[in-house]
Formats: sequence, C-alpha cells, structure tokens
Amino acid sequence: MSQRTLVLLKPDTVRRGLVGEVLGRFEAKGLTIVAMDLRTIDAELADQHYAEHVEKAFYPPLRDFVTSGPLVALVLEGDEAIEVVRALNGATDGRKAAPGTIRGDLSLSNRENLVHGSDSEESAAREIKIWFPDLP
Ligand code: RTP
Ligand code: MG
Repeated sequence: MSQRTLVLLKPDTVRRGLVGEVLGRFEAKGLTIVAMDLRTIDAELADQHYAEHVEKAFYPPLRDFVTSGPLVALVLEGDEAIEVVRALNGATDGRKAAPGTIRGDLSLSNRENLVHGSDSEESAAREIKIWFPDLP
C-alpha cells in the first residue's frame, strides 16, 4: 500500500555534509520525494513535532539540538514507506543500530542520530500537516 511519511534530516546531517549521502539512500531504495524544504525551526515547532516527548527528561537537550541549525524536512512516498524508512534509519541509538542502516553506518549518538521517520500512519498524517500544511 502506498504511503507518505515525514522524514527529517536533522541538523547534524546538514552540519556534517551528509545530506546527499542520506537522501541518496532513500532515493536509491525507490522512495519518491514529494516535498522538501531546508529550514531552521523554532522551539514551538519542535514542541509540536515532538508532542509525545515534551515531558520527558531527554527532551530539553533534544529541543536544543533540533533547533540548533538548518534541517531538511521532506515527505517521502512509496509502498510501505513508513516501515521502509524506519528500517533504513535503524535503531534510535546510533551506537546500537545495525550496520547497513543510516544510523548504524553514520551515527555514534543516541540524540544526534541524523534522521527522523514517522512511526505510524497516524503520526505521518499529523506530522505532514505540521511541516507541510499546504501539501495536497
Ligand atoms: P525519530 O522519532 O527521530 O525518528 O526517532 P525514534 O522514533 O527512533 O526515537 P524516539 O524515541 O521517537 O526519540 C526521538 C528522538 O529523541 C532523541 N532521543 N534522545 N535518551 C535520549 O537521550 C534520547 N532518546 C531519544 C533522538 O534524537 C530520537 O531520534
Ligand atoms: Mg520517534
């Protein structure tokens, strides 16, 4: 079933010059870019995006990180795109993520883990509306 998912190439991806590398993996997999934008977000948008995490202890440093510089927000589309993107991203903690995944190959951090991918159809719909309210 074709799905859309919200993906972020977080500020560490941009700072480290890995946008091409990471985006290339999604493109090579066969996913289609249907929206893409480089932007620096404020705390309000971070709080909206991470609504499920705002009360958690790890959230304040996460908010500082995601607002620390430009990131690339995109919507990817394809068959089972939500699960496929999460598989390509790998486990949350880059130190534990399997080799072959984006985080497993390129991140050594539990916070600065390069990418975000929506975790369900409900999350994808909610997040796409937050980041790309005008996308048809
Ligand atoms: P994401 O939402 O970014 O795709 O990542 P995820 O589902 O694998 O992980 P999630 O549990 O949703 O956590 C969101 C982001 O918060 C940072 N994090 N820091 N204990 C910590 O310090 C901690 N745990 C999570 C990561 O940047 C994670 O991607
Ligand atoms: Mg998550």
